[in-house]
Amino acid sequence: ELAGERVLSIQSHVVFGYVGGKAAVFPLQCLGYDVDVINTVNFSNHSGYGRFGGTKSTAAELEAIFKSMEMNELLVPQRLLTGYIPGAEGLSAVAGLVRRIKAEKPNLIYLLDPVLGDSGRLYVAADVIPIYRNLLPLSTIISPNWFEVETLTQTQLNSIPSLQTALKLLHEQYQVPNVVISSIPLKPWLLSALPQSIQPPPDSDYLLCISSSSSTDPISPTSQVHTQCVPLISGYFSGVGDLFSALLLAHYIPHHTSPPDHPEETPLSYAASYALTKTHAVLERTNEFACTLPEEERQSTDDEKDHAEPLRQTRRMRGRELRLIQSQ
Ligand code: PXL
Repeated sequence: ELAGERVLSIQSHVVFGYVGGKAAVFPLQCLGYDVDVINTVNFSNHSGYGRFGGTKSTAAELEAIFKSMEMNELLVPQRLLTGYIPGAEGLSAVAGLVRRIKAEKPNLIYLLDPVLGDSGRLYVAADVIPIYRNLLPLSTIISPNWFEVETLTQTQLNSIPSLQTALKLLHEQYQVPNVVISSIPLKPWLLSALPQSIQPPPDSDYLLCISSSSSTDPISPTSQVHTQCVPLISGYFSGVGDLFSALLLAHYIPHHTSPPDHPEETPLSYAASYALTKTHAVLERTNEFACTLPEEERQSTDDEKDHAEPLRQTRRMRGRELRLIQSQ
């Protein structure tokens, strides 16, 4: 057990399957956290199925929950986790709440997953982007994907200097102490920049995870960057980022001291390593399970997601839900 602390989790809810809160809450509870849950949407299933039903929580509905919690003195988390929040009004309401909690509790550990989109495609309204930029200075850790770093920093990531520029912007301009970018495809320019000791085997598919922590020294701000490679498991999975962010928050121990045999370890690199290893283990189990399914319930490529007829697509998605419970 890690901690007897309380986490407030604000993200999506689906009835069936494991994305958003359904991917985050159970692992946090397994690690000993009390979890308070606010749902930003209430859907039947994740959007990758093609068809889904339900509602998004309005800003007024979120505010009503926040207000009653505050009046009842129930808003007492040590940690905060925010994920998918689809609209600008809802995100503004959450931003207001974060400001109030931070004002009461400056030591709040806040993991902000700035969910904007992936692979060049936005899946939230564009007007949430500036709201996220304003929220960044309140975070302890952010867990953007590659596309979200590019969008937030307005920097195209295509070289080591551009990556350094983006990280510097996040640490200095946006005052984010800790940045973790996971699931980075190992493009040739990135691969050639990796030290020999962590080069993955040639001709294999790996993803890279970059963790960057900035020091709080106002005179000479520095950052410490760690990278870790993980074997790619190909195919379409949902909720992986949500699980990763929950584990990252769970394993982050602010005053963690590095062991003598790993003096370079930081609280962030320690947490990222646990989160990466556990997320990979869940994905391996999920992939093994998907491979045992009959052909019509299996899905091999992203391409099929777009072309399969609806019911077949649904069955294939169902077989690729994270095997979270089985991975306990
Ligand atoms: O982060 C995954 C996710 C979360 N919430 C909802 C989703 C998805 C992915 O499709 O549809 C509602």
